[in-house]
Amino acid sequence: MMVLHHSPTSPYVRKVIVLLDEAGQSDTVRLAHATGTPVDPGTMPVGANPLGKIPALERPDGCTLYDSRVITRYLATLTPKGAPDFYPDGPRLWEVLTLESTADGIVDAAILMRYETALRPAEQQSSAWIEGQWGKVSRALDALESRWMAHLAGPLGMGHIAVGCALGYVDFRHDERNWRAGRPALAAWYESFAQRPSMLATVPA
Ligand code: 99T
Repeated sequence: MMVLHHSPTSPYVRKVIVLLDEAGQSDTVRLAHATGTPVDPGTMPVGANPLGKIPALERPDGCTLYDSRVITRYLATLTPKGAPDFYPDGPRLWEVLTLESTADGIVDAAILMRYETALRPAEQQSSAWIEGQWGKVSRALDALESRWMAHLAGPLGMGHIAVGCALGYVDFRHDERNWRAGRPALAAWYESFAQRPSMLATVPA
């Protein structure tokens, strides 16, 4: 059986678990809990992923996969007939991949903000750095609101899942930033998307 190194607070891991749930494939992986940070690898699976990050997917019949986009792309090849087409062929694929990258980029910046405040001593923290990262998140959220709502109104794909997990993470770690202000379409889309059983089952805590 495949082993997914995971943590319930990781939005990258959440993408993988939501995809499996949406495909009815949750029982194909066993979860192995891991915690750690760049300053303390803790129980991160450094043997499976030398970068010391999660998710990492150990497979009985092949190399361990990381990062999350490699894992989701791989798992999408194993989904049964009738499951959503997470990475559709044709021109829409490039939209899906760019949307997934945008969502992951939101998470990348949001995590750098989090690490800056949670891991660095107060006197070493840079508010310019934190605000620079928030600038990336904010611009990307604006782009979702102005350019991506038509895509998000279409059939479920990996872009939807990545955006849902990214917004969930911004709520989880940066609630005080009030990302919904000025983004009514994205906020309404998320309110509905967050009610999917796959999302309700994976709320970070
Ligand atoms: O960077 C580290 O040493 C530990 N951090 C992680 O493993 C985070 C967990 S989210 N994962 C990644 O950075 C993976 C990024 C990669 N590009 C991917 O898989 O897509 C923890 C967030 C939190 O707890 O607030």
